[in-house]
Amino acid sequence: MTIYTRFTRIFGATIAASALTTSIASADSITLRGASLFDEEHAYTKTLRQFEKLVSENYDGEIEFDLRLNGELGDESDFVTFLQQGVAIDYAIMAPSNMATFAPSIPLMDMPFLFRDLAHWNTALSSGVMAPLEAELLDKADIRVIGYAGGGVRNLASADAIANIDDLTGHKMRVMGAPIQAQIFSAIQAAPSAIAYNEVYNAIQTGVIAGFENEAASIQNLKFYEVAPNITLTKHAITVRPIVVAEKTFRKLPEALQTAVLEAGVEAGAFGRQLESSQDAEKMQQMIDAGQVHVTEFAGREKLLDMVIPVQDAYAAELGATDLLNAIRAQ
Ligand code: MAV
Repeated sequence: MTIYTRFTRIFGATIAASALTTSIASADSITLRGASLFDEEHAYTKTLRQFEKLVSENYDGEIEFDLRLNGELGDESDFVTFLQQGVAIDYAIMAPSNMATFAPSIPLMDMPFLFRDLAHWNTALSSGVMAPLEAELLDKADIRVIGYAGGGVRNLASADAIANIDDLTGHKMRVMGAPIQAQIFSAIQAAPSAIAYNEVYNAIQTGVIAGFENEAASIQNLKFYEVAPNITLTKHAITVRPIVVAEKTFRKLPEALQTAVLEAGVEAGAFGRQLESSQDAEKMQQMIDAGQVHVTEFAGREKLLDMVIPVQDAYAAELGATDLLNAIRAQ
């Protein structure tokens, strides 16, 4: 979609493309377009709905939201391009590891085995410790973090059961696009490849890969259990999912709306974290009860930690982010 169509869509066909060069503060009504990979039932969509509600409540002007669901606008690797260019999408929830192309250090915040437990994850996300990564994203990608959602625990999901390191060795699995994801899964002996999220189902079904890793809410929502019904409790990540806005859009908003967006982002993020983390076990149980998944403990999870820590350290050192990594670990 061109910038022209994007902006005429926002303001109606009567507004010419030249409106782009002026501030949109003068527009009577503003429509912001959001994107979610999921339907109304998923915590991401509920979080974005909460964001919209809070902005509407806190802003006196006319504001409308056009939230596109079910991956209508692509998957997160498409979202990040649109957000960076300031076209087609104004707000979304994104995995940092799907934003690596534009800001190489942002995936540090969602690399596997970063958080010890939910308490550590919660403290880190409310501490402001991620600020340098947010600054890099804003600077390099023109994408602004306004809050943190997430809270699902990521586990392996595969066509055949995986119980231990022997089963994991050489296991062909999909990982998110950031190189650190492949490095970490290689370190624990798997054979990872980066595949677009919307191709994962077919890739497992056709045997191109044997599995992937994901959280319960998304496995359930997108019915991944149909092709990958074996869940192995590696509990390797608690998701960090920033709510982001396109800075090119944000800059053009009236100041009062900018304030409302920033406040709503923080609050909606807290709402989303609470929702997704509290539903995680419940969603897994629903899939177990429905006979959709079979869950296995992973024997020797502590050994995985020993294997990945040097990889995390090397990645942070390469980015010049050793102090930051230590600060996150120390939360
Ligand atoms: C899950 O659906 C979510 O965590 C989403 O934010 C990610 O993009 C996706 O997994 C993925 O693995 O790419």
